Amino acid sequence: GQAQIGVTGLAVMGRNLARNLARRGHTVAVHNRTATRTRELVERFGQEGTFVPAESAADFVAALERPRRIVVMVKAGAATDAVIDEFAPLLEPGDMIMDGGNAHYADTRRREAALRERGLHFVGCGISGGEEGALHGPSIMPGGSPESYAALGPLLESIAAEVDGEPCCTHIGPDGAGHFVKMVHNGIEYADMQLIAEAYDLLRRVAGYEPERIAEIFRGWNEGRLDSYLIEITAQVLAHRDAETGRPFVDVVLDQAEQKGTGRWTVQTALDLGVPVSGIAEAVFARGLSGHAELRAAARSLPGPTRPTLHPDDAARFADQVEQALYASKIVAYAQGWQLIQAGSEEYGWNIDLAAVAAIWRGGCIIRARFLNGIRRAFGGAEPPVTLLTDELFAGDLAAAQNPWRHVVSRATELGVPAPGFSAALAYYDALRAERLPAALIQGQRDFFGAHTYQRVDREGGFHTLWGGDRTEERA
Ligand code: 2AM
Repeated sequence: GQAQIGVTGLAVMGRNLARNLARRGHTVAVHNRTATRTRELVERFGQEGTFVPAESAADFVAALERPRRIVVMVKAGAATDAVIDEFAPLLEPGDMIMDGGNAHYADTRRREAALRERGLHFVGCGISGGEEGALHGPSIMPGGSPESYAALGPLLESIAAEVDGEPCCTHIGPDGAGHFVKMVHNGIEYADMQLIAEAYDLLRRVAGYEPERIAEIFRGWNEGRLDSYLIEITAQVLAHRDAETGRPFVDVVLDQAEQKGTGRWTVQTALDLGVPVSGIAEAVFARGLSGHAELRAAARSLPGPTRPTLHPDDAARFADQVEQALYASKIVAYAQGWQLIQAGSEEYGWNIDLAAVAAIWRGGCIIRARFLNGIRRAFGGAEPPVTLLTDELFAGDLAAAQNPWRHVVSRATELGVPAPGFSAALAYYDALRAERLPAALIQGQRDFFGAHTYQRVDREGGFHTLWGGDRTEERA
């Protein structure tokens, strides 16, 4: 075979990835369960590069140079297993199967172990950037063996987004590391979107601005430290008017957010690993709550505060304070996300480079932002901080933002506008910096009802108080 790489699964993501590879000068074998898609790709886009269409799995495998590089772009789940089961028997030791879908990292670990037994490399690869990214340059997060990266990495780097001449692609680590990092990317994306949505809600309901004015404010923010893809598209969505009714688009869309599951996976994983990712969790919960139409209808009659919106003279100042609150909350959400990556890396021995993750998210993906340069700098230094919050520069930003941040959260509370992302982020900040937490009281309660014992601040060992008796303390 003469094709350097093959793509199977030619729905829009797979097709665009194949076209991206071909446009970069690689010879690409293409295959799909239903052959009409394969033919259609070559008919419509064949002039973009060199494609080798294959109707059968055997033809596809035969079209590839060795060691073979097969990219699987099917719906995550059973289809991935079906495709692996179909191709693995046709492959030879040293060949590679890359799964570019949104697989759960636990499935990737299982598949990698099974294929390794057969001498095959399995590369679980996170790809972010949607259809446009797949075609023009996504952010690529491959896991798997170093040998597989040596063979696949240059091809992937050639099609990835580029920032300052660097490709947004790096070897994340063994087995499930790539899909794990992609999962956390999506969790952070949920948090970032929720925070931006809260900022909008506050500007609208507390400051009294109309969507078009808020779009302008966001465009202004996008010139500064919040410069990011998500802020940019938010401004565009807010400025858009519905053609049919002439109303702001945001007012004609049903306010029930949907989700495909990667945010939920992030929170489930964080719970398992014991990492508090409250910002991401609140974002997942907020989407879930929005979809509970019956529950919301039942509760609509509950009273709220009777305070009015801000005086127009105070609105501009409030908008600046919201920018500060948004930035501070964003630092917290990202700090929590990185904490989870670090915990996963330790749990599974992945040795993930925390700075490199920030670097490859600067382009191609949904959370691409200027901000990520700072995270890369923070984790790339000689002594990386325990948390992003204590990095010297971010700590300075938080210190400068904390008063406006508190003001915005209090205003939201007073006026009855929910801001779970802003509040959870602030609570995390305050909890981490607290000298004493009421966890001491919780230990007392646990010891009272369940003799769960506690430790003391002044002596080593475990202790139990005889709560039902004379309340003397004994060593546990
Ligand atoms: P199809 O065109 O034959 O339906 C997205 O659904 C992509 O995944 C499509 O290319 C689809 O192929 C492919 N796909 C879904 N389930 C599959 C399976 N069980 N085996 C092979 N390809 C599958």
